[in-house]
Amino acid sequence: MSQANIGVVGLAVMGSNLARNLASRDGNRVAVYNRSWDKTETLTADHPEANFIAATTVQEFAAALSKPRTAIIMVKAGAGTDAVIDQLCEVFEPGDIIVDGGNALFTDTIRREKAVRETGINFVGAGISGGEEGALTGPSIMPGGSAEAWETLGPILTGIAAIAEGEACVTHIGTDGAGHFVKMIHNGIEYADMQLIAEAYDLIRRGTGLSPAEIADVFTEWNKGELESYLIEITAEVLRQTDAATGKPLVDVIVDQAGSKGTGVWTVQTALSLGTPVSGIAEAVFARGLSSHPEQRALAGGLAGPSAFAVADKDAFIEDVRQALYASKIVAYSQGFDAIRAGAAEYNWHINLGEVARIWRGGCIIRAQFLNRITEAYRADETLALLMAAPYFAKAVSGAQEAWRRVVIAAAQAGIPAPAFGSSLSYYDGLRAERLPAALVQGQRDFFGAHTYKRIDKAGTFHTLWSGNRTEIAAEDTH
Ligand code: NBP
Repeated sequence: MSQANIGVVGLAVMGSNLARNLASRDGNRVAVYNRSWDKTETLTADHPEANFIAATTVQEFAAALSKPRTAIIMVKAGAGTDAVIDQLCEVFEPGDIIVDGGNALFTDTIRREKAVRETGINFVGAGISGGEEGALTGPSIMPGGSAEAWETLGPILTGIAAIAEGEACVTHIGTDGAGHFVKMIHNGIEYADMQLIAEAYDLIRRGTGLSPAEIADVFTEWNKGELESYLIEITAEVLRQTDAATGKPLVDVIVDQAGSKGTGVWTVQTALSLGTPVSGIAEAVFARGLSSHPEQRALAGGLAGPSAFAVADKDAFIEDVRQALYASKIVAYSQGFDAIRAGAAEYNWHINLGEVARIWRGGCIIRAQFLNRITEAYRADETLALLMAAPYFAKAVSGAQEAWRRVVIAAAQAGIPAPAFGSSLSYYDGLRAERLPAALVQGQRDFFGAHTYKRIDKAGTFHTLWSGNRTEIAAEDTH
């Protein structure tokens, strides 16, 4: 093959690894281009086996590609992405395909797709999860864009995606920004999952006095059951690690201020604007924020707290924490899928939620055994409005609720922060409540702002004349 059937622009760690992954698959010849030549030179020199076609200019890159030209952009999300799209649009032709595999905000992808479509070129925003290792060996891929583009791209992406239980972890998510939207929610769920695991570790450590290495054994054990997942597996690895310089557990010498790159914030901002409560994800984002304010933490250090905490039955407490973690995790995924449903309704995407769970089973950071149960739940009922209410999950959270409450009570009594555990339990109780104090909130809103309310016993909208004789009138009369 003298010409390349696929190209990669942007050869930092993700682009290089993706290009090598593509080149390793039968039938692919890969053209590569990077703004600065040094990265292209290093990649081609280090990997002669990949037989790359290295382009020094974007014109050479376009000339190296067979039609329809297909290029995956892997550059720093933002202005760099726009710059590369502009360059490719100048040298590509109608019917060609530009894929943005970076972590773009989905609204940027919607904007870009609209602008590129005007030229007759296809634009596909594709979420790619799995970090540098996944890019090389098989990521989970969430492509948006047109059905026409998917016809060409589908086989190529299927070839490089992770394989879970014999199936490639890629599916056409929906049009324009759907792929990046789903990737954003994936990252939001990842934040919640990580925070929940961190809270479980903290509670066990402070409640039982077990060492990090001993808690690693607990996580290894948990990884054999319903919690089996990549994040539980790597948690055990991190906790087992000893710092070579001090001989202490590594986790004890790492500064306890968690960073972030923004996709968690995007998830929460988007969910807020969609009116979807993703409280577990939000608490995880807030917890990272709280940890990263050492000046506030120093000032609060003298505030009162309860006396020392020790549980009476360590094994029973650890089992309670396991159940609380599983139930809270179900809440986080339920909220995440709820946000995808709300996004699909808002942006007119037809997203198959069961397929989303299916392609997250391999390659990505939140890969987990129980994603199979999510796929089953949506296959049984495509219109399911609440994942947590599907029979399998309803049984799981109901079965865990007593342990979950004991853990949240223990955390509060011991003065151990467990915001994601606590808010997940409140979400569960909020949804299952027969009556909510939202009725009182409606009364308050009507009092100060004449915002009106509905009654449980008759149709219509009403207002009480709070500053008058306090009789109730039909709301239309207030205007
Ligand atoms: P970076 O995000 O560090 O970006 C570096 C690349 O962007 C280099 O190739 C650089 O070219 C290029 N670039 C920049 Br910066 N500005 C440019 C411009 N104006 N025009 C052309 N090229 C430009 O690379 P990365 O960590 O490999 O990530 C690539 C994408 O993949 C990002 O969107 C990232 O969010 C996403 N992603 C990363 C991960 C991960 O685990 N790292 C996972 C999933 C997705 P140069 O060499 O000339 O400076």
